Amino acid sequence: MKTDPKKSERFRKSTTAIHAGGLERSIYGEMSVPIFQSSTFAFPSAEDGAARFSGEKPGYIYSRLDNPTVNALEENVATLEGGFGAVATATGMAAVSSVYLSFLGRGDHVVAASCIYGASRVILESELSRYGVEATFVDSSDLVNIEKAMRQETRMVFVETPMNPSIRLTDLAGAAAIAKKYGSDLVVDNTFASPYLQRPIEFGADIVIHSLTKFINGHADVIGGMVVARDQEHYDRVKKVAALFGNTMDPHQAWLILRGSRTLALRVERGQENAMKLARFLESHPKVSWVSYPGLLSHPQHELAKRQMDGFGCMISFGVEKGLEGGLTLMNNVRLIALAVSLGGVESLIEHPASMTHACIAAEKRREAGILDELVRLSVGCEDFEDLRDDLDQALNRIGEYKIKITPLEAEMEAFEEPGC
Ligand code: LCS
Repeated sequence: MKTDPKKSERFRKSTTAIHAGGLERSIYGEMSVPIFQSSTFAFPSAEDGAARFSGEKPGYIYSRLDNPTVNALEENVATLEGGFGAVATATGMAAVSSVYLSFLGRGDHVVAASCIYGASRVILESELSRYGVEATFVDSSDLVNIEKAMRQETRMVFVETPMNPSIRLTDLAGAAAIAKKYGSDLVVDNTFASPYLQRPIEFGADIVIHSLTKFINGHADVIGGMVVARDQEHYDRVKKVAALFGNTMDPHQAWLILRGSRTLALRVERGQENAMKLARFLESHPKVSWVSYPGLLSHPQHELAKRQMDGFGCMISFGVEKGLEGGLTLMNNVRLIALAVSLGGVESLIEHPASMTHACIAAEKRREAGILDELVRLSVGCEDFEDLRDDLDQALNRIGEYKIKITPLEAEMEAFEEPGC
């Protein structure tokens, strides 16, 4: 769905999250967007049907192509991101793969950040490589690395910021300038920040991706994705490819996510307030060896965070005493915080990327990307700070109390034929 310029741009971001992406109210005056649970839409006449197919007349055809409830969610997210339009997808990975499939072909080269969600990297490494697409992975926290990897045939620069799971940042304006200089697109996975804290299109990105499963939905109950395009050309391409390949979203899923998006501002404000306090608490805890959180003065890109983000976000990664063994003790002893992958919900979650979300990346490449075996990732939710602090404190204090047998992660992973991400 393309954004409606009459409805967008007039409001600030909390108001936008609550109001953007409505439909005309019916005679009943409903406040919530109805769920148009219909796979197909009747045409008033054969001529009208043909005119809809040819694009001469607006109107719905079939829900894989367009659906009013899905369009409402697309307009909501596109307006929040300041994009021309957006395409909703069944999952975050359907958004990532729709973007790859839309813009990459045989002979093309991608410069991708080495520290991205495991599956986004593995598609480039072992799937698209089968179709003649080549990728170079670089530490995108330093723009020099991006520039060095650029080639004549580089078609796309693909980054995350903050990165999953190192919580390092990519300089958006700098990356956009490099991409532009080489005639390539800048694609930014903005899942970790959410449009409430960061809008990459303002800094020159061509495409923004979201796993809506995370902050935009915010309640750990729906999977979904979104591609937001800077302009008509990029939008048309993704729209066509996502519909052709069948990556699009179901109306019931869209309705739930739109309900989540209405409270984005409240949830992110509360989560990042907790995260800032927890990051400071962790930094001063004797069992914690390092903390990566953009709000801390110790974060090497704290100044960049202030320039390109409206807040420091809800994601923290850290290492503890006794490395991996200490991390396992911590994760096995939290009581309130759930040991689970995913992020961005009202409830706090803790996980171990090297053996879980990023296990599908080879151990050596993982370490090169800063995804250390000892790294523990925390998604901070909206609970009372004191309860989160006390839970982490009691679990951290158990480190060293008993021994855990550690299987080397490489050996463990070889046991799986297809480690998941
Ligand atoms: N992009 C990022 C930055 C992600 O973190 C994820 C999932 C995806 C895309 C894919 O989205 P999905 O298809 O799952 O909606 N990240 C996960 C994580 O870190 N833990 O579990 C899933």
